[in-house]
Amino acid sequence: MTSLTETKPMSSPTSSDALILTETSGAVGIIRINRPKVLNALNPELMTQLAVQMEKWDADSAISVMLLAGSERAWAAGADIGDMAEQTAISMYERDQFATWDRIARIKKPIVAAVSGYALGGGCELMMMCDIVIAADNAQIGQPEINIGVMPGAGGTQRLTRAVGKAVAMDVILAGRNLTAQEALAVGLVSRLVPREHWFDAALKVAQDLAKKPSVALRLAKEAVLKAHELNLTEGVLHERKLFYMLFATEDQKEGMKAFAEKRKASFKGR
Ligand code: CO8
Repeated sequence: MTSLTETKPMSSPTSSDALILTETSGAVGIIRINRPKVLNALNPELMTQLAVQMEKWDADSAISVMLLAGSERAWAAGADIGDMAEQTAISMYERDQFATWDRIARIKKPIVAAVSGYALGGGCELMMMCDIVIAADNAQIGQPEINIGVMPGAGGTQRLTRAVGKAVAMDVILAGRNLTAQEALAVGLVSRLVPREHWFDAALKVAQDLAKKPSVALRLAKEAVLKAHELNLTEGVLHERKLFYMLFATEDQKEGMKAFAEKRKASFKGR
């Protein structure tokens, strides 16, 4: 595996009570979900901390890419069932947890997901809010909410169907059938498969490689791809065109094309 630049912990990786652990590696902001006793089940506090940290890095010019990781055993086995078990329709409505999830969906910088083990329910939905998913070959990905009397609620019926089509989405959501990592790759739900032992370092390498690219172009390209889920083809192409024109206002466009002509490696400044 390629050597990785040194990481700088921001929260102590040994602190067992922190819900998320953060560190940086160059221009990559790394977040690890840290509730190992419950397979990284996502409770409201954790999701709030995640949104706050991501928004902080989204506004920080020193960070151009984020890497979101679980553990080797579990990316996240879903929303926290214990937290939801006694809720009522009104209490769920009033606490409006999804507002926090929507904040994560609005992050502009690319998010790489390092997924190993279980990515279930809300875990699968969180994974689908990331941009490039590096899945270990042991990953199990699904929406098993049907088995506990509910259904996906954080965008699963919509994002999964858009990603894999109706036939597979119905099988995963109605039958509660988990996909293997190989199946998830075949249907386009994850970007790349890696051996289990490289679940984290392979994803970090992808994030570090992205961080070397022109960061304004990265953000606008992410925006354009996400619009493909929302706009029709004519509107989507027009939107893409405007973003494409905008990139000609960046120094990185001048540098990238000049470097190509001069047969040298471009040195991007992120502006
Ligand atoms: N919530 C809370 N605790 C969990 C969760 C979860 N989603 N998943 C696992 N745990 C806990 C277990 O209860 C267990 O705790 P304990 O040791 O105290 O008994 C511990 O994690 C280890 O789990 P298991 O012993 O069950 O481990 P196994 O290896 O035997 O099984 C499984 C692993 C198959 C992943 C199993 O734990 C499982 O089926 N988990 C639940 C998966 C699930 O149903 N996920 C969907 C949850 S609902 C959801 O995500 C809705 C999202 C939309 C709304 C979001 C905002 C409100």
